[in-house]
Amino acid sequence: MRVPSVTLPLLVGATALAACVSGAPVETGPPNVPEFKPAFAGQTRAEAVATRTPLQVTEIASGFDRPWAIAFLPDRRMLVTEKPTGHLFIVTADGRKSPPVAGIPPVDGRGQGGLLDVELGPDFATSRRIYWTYYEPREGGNGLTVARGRLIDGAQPRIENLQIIFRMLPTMESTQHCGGRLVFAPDTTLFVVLGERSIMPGRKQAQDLGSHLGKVVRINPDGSVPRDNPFVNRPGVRPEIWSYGHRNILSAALDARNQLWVVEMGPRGGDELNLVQRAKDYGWPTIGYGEEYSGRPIHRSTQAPGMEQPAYYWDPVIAPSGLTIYSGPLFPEWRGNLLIGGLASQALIRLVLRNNRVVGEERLLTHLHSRIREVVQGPEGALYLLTDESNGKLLKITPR
Ligand SMILES: [Ca+2]
Repeated sequence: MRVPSVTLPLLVGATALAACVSGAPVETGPPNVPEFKPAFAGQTRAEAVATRTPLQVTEIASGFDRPWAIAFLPDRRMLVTEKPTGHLFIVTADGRKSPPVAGIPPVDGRGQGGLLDVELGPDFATSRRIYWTYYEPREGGNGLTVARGRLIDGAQPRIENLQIIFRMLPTMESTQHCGGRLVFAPDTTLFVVLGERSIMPGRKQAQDLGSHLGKVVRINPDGSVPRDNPFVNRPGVRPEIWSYGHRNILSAALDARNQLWVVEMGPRGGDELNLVQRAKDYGWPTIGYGEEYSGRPIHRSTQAPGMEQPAYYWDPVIAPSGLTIYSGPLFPEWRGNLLIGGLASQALIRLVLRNNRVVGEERLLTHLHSRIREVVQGPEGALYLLTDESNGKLLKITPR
């Protein structure tokens, strides 16, 4: 394996220089696009760090068909989605599964489609409302849809008062890249992350404010548009849009300061960590650090005026899905760190942040040789993962 060269921008302070050369990065393959250089020191291949706490991996349950998301109920049971089947299960802390929750509308489960994220509503304690995302079969194709309903518990759990609160538009025919993560902010607004379908007509729309594709949108829990959204009352612009120029976001979470972090599945060599801010353009497909899967170029440049730089990028890619920003008591050394599921990279990726920049990277659980789809912090501070397999597992990570 070739040792990656360390690239330094022309103007760099002594501290940044020291941070860049003091330690080797995580061992990965050579870059796919070596001619693209980082915009600042530490934007890629950060210094490798190592968790000191030995990890215990416990299998809580298995037999899920490509599970996608976990949400914890207040009593420590979990909601677990199964992507292609569209099934939602309630799983006890010791791994017993309910029958599939009845009343979930049918999904288009082909390709990357199906039932994706699930979250409890901000008023769950009184309303019992849950929210979920799925590829909705529609006239003329499909699209990501957000639904909510009351979860009625019991031997045969079910959904009542089903409501569709958001439809990604336009409808297109694609089985790929709809994004789909849901994040509630403390003010109860809901961020929904949306991909660009991984087809050329969709790719162009990532820069088109008349389309939801390749956007982060922000809605109220009932699907209405918050009045303080950045693009309300602009002719031809979809008012739900919060940020744009994204490719396919599969990881999203708020940090302790309520900043929204997302990880985007890039093209070959172009996975990105972005700090999402209102009305900002994250550049896709104009700028980026990757290339087509065929090896053809996509971008003439990695930078452009008015377009945001990723906080960090990976070349070769990690193929991200799932993100937790750790805040629990079991792993004090992880507090404030980003823990990202790695699909193709078959790892749990840990990033250490300082002042919104990445200063350390680690690949954990590589011995499992599993595609990690979901990463959630449980109520006691344990980490819960889902593996992306036809016999998908629910794993619990604690100190050994
Ligand atoms: Ca970008």
